[in-house]
Amino acid sequence: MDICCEVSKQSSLHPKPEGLVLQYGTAGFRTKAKHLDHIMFRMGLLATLRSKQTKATIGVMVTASHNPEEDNGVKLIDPMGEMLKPLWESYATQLANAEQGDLLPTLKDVINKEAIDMNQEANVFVGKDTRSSSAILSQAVLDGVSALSGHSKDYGLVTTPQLHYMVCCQNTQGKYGEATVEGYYRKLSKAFIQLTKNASNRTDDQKHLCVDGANGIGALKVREMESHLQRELQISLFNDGSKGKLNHQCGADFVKVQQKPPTGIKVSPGERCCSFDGDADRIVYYFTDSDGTFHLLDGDKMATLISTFLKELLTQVGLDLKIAVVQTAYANGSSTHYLEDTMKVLPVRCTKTGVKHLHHAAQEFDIGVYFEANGHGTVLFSQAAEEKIQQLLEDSNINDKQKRAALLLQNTVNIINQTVGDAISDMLLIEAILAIKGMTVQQWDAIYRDLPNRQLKVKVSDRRVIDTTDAERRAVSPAGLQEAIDSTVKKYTQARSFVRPSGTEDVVRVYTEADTQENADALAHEVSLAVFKLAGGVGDEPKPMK
Ligand code: NG1
Ligand code: ZN
Repeated sequence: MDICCEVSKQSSLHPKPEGLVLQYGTAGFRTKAKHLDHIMFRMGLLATLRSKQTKATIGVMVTASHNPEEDNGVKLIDPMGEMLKPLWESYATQLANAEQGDLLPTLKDVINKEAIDMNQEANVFVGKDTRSSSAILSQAVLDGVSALSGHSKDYGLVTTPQLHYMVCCQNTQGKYGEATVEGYYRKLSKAFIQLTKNASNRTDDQKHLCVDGANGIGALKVREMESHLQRELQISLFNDGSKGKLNHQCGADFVKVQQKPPTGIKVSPGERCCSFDGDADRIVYYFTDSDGTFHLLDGDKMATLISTFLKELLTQVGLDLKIAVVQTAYANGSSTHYLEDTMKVLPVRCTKTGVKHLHHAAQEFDIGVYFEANGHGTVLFSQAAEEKIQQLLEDSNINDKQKRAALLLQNTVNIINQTVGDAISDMLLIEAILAIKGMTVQQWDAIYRDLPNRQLKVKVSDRRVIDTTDAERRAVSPAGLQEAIDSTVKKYTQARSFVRPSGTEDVVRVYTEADTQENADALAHEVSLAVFKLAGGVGDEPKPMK
């Protein structure tokens, strides 16, 4: 097949601005929407090649998650609904950065290296978030697919995890579920209804939840799903996109980083609330108590609740499955301490930042619960684990208590989106667990107390001068930086700190924990100064926090 003609013709309609260089980072390509048209077209081409090579459906999601409305981005989804394979991330970067005249040779290079049969059929699923730029950008993806004669299915407005789910359903021939948005709602809500049947005497108050939709796609999808939940969950939706701006002073990232409630939400003291991010793959919970103190229940608290619940069920059914929690260095020290010493859900693993690292580590266990502190996470069940649960349900020798626990496990498997962190699925799981355990959000919060912490950013001329080791917890370069951090940390009580270059922003991130907020803030300032001095800070020196 002669691909040259069609690709040349079509790509001239999506020209690359000369000299623009972008990287396929931890979250795909992400930048100002106006710079992305050629990237989208080319990712349509690449997804088509990946589909031909894997002989499976590939997904392309147009979103910039929690970034401001003006930004956009794109992520490719591999056959089982997982993140794109690293080697193909490098092809994505090469293709994105090829100047207009080099596009065909770069494309042919990928075809040759991967020995792709261009006569093989290709299928690409495309989805987009609610940004104003997303419609035109997703059309550019579709143009890329058709330039290589691939088939595409445009799912239109979907959350990122919904598109991951569709890809997995399609490539498992429906075993994972039906590859439609309705199918997704049906599978998750059925599991939710089954789970909450195990909760006795729930009042309307307990069934009520306030959701901050970040003025994004999650809000739309929660609305669509509501009727399936048969009032077992009664949602008051705020920041639904009708007035406010996407992610502006709302959403999971705002709430987590600012450690305060979003604007646009009206709640009474003690009410259970959650916030989604702009593409609904992250969620955090919170409430404000009667004296006005804000309580955040982040990814670590969710991982703790979920793993405790699963471990209890495993004990009840008598299944010997290896369960573990996977975290990153940003996990609050109290959560790690609680899991390792009190709960003894062993082992607790720490990986580098970035979902793919957590996902990968979680796959090593029968049940791997992984969460980033920022609220991105899910649970993975090995095939063996799912089979054992199924066998148990078919076993006529088990008693009623075991049967109940086995059914709970099965419905827990069904409510979870195992392909990727999913705000809607995580929300339903948390709500179900709280209902079954008869637990209030305050009781959940009291499982352990977070150590006060602070996250700051420092601008440096080249953040790559910072090299880290030990799951990013220690800096090996520049010389003297780790020593400076160590000696500063020693001055504080219960203190911990690490620095790492961000994978999504041009900054160095500083993280600290200490016995009090004042100390966490003071330590964060001291460490920021050390980064500024030793790693080539630019602009004004970091100022102490007010
Ligand atoms: P960077 O910018 O590399 O810190 C951020 C988040 C990650 C992950 C990615 C992708 C923090 C500290 N970092 O990465 O956890 O979610 O974005 O969106 O929250
Ligand atoms: Zn997101």
